[in-house]
Amino acid sequence: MSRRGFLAVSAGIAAAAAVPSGRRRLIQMNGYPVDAETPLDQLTTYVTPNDLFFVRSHWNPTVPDRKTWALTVDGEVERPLRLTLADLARMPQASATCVLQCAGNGRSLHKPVVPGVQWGQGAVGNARWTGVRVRDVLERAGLKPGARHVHAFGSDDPPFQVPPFHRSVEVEKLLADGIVATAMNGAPLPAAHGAPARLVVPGWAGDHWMKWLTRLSPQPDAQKGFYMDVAYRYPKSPGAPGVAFKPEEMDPVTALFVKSNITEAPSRARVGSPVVLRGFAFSGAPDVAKVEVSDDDGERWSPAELGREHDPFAWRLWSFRYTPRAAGTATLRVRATDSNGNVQPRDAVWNQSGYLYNAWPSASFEVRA
Ligand SMILES: Nc1nc2c(c(=O)[nH]1)N[C@H]1C(S)=C(S)[C@@H](COP(=O)(O)O)O[C@H]1N2
Ligand SMILES: [Mo]
Repeated sequence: MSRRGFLAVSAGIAAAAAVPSGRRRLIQMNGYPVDAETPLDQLTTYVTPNDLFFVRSHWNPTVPDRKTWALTVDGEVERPLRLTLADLARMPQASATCVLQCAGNGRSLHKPVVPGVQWGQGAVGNARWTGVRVRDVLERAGLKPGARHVHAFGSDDPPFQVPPFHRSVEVEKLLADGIVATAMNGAPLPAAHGAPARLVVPGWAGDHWMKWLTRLSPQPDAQKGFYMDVAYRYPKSPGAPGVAFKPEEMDPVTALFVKSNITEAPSRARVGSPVVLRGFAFSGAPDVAKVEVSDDDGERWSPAELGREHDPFAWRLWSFRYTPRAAGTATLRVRATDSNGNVQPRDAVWNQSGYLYNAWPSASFEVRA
């Protein structure tokens, strides 16, 4: 991305942060108000700074007023609750450092092309999210046994005939890992990222991470509507690229797929002189087991070195020292393996929505004698 393009994106994020709060608002008339990704060459740190973190919003946010905001908890609970920010602050605080990736990250790389935001590879980041465990909130409300899906509601509202971005997440996942986050990397949650509180669902795609959260409602059944029944579904098994899957051939997108990316590669090299390749790798499994590099199109693989920092569902930085042995064009391919034994595939599964692209990344450069 050019410097100019990057500045434009920064301005977009600043504009998102400046949106009016409370009831004062404009009505947006089409989709995608601020969708901004991070250039891959800036995703080089274990924790992604808030001002560089990608933004994906379906509509103009109506950012709730911190003073009047409260989280409503109703549905299949013994004691419906209304929790203000002060109430949340008095509850035990929990943090998770983990990856947030949009399900559509990498969409532009699918062939044939699919409609939707044409994300490159930067709709992903790793942050430290702090707030209250969903488990603690639901225990306080007294979860009834019939509750299977937690319906989540945000305050953003779409144009007149457009369905709202309302979702639900399986109760077990939220009880295990979910956080109602009020802070991101030690700062209050920024407006663009869902202030004053959002759902954090470690290991699961971004569409589950409800921003501008206003209500959690455990229910026997999953939420219905466009964003549950049509969008965010992924083929049960691969098909022919370009042939759309039928709804019954797809499952909801949940856990992320194992994936590595290259953030730093040489533009040229010399025979016998080492160069360094760097990147990050993550998965919907809690840990990354290994990252490997191949210079012969995946025939043989050598292990990359993994960075020291790691947390469940966080990304792992990696680096690889490569010494070219012959002149010509070198192409290095990378693949990650997660703690469940899932291996990043050579090709991603084409699907009509372009979700969860995770093919091997590669870097090519000229090697001189
Ligand atoms: N209320 C609300 N929550 C939302 C969205 C939205 O449009 N509205 N977009 C979702 C999607 S698709 C993604 S990928 C993440 C992006 O979070 P970020 O903007 O903090 O990176 O937020 C999710 N939560
Ligand atoms: Mo997303």
